Amino acid sequence: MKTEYDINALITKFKNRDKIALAKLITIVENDPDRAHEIFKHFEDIKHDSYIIGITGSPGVGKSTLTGVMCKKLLDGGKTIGIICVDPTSPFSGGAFLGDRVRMTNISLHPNVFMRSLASRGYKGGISRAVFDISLLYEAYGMDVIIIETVGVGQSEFDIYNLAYTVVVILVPGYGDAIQMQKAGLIEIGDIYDINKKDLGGEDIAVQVEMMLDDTIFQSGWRPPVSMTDAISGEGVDDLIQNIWDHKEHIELSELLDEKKKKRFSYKIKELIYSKIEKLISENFINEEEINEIVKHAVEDGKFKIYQTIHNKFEDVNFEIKKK
Ligand SMILES: Nc1nc2c(ncn2[C@@H]2O[C@H](COP(=O)(O)OP(=O)(O)O)[C@@H](O)[C@H]2O)c(=O)[nH]1
Ligand SMILES: [Mg+2]
Repeated sequence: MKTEYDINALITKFKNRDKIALAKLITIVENDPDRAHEIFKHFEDIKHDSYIIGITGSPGVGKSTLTGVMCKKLLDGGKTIGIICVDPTSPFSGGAFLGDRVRMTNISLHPNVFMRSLASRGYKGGISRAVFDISLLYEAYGMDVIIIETVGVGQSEFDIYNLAYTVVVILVPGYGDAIQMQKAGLIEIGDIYDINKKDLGGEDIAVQVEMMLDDTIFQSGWRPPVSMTDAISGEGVDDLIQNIWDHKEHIELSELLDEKKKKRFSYKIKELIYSKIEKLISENFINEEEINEIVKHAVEDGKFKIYQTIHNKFEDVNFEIKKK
C-alpha cells in the first residue's frame, strides 16, 4: 500500500527545520520521483549555497570512517551537514547501510547533521536521480555542506563528477601501482587525493601519486594536493579538510564553481527530459499484456521470434511527436 503524505504539512514542518519532515520528504522523492515537482515547487527561492563534496574510492578504504571524522570536525566548527552514502556494491545485504550507521552513530544524533544511505540499486529513475533530489532537499534545508560518499568512479549508475564541486579520491596502502590507478580513471577525477590508513604505511603510494600528478597538466590551474590520514586516530584529517577549503576557494575565485553548478543543473535537466520521454514511451508502446503475449508465443511455440516481433511492431510506428 502506498503511504499518503500531506505534502503541505510536511513542507511547513520542514521549513521549521524538522528532521522527521526532512526524512519523509526524502522518502517521497526516493520512491516517487513523479511527485518531486509537488515538493520542489515550494522551494523556488532556495539558494544553491550548500558546498557539495564527493568522497570516492574502492570499498573498504575508509570513506565512511573519514566522513564521520570530518563531519565531527565540521560540526564543531558550527556547520550543518547532509550526508548521502551510495554503496551499490552491496545490493542485497543492506550491509553498507548498517555498517555506515554503526560507524556514524556518534555523529548521526547531532541536530545539525542528517544522513541517508542508498544501499541498493533499483531506485526509480536511477541512483543519480535520487542522489540529486536528496541533495536539493539538503540545500532547501539549509545545509552548509553536503557530503556524498560513493564507491568508484565513472560508473554509468552514478557519476559523482556531475554533482560534487570538490571530489576527494581515497586510496590506501597496497592499492597497487600507478598504472592501475590511471586505468581506473582516478587521476582524471580527483581534485584532492588522500591516502588513508597511513598507520599501515602508504608513503610509497603517496610518492607515486605525486609523481603522476607532476606529469599531468591541469587546465583549471589547480594541481591536486595529496594528504595522508589515519581515520581511526584522526591524524591528518585537518590537512584534508584544509585542502578541501583551498580547492573551494580556488574554484570560487576562478569562477569554476558557477560552471560546476551549471553542469549540475544541465545534467539534471537532461535526466528529467529523458525520464519524461521514457515514461511517454513506456505508456504508449510498452504494454505488459502484449509483452506477456509475445513471451507466451516464444515459450509455447518453441520458436524464438522476439526480435522479429518487436522489429515488425516498430516498422509500423510513426514517431511524430505532436504538442497538444
Ligand atoms: N587501520 C586503519 N583502519 C581504518 C582506517 N580508516 C578506516 N579503517 C577501517 O577500514 C574498514 C572499512 O572502513 P569504511 O569506513 O567502512 O570504508 P568504506 O567502505 O570506504 O566506507 C573499517 O574496519 C574501518 O575501521 C585507518 O585510517 N586505519
Ligand atoms: Mg562506506
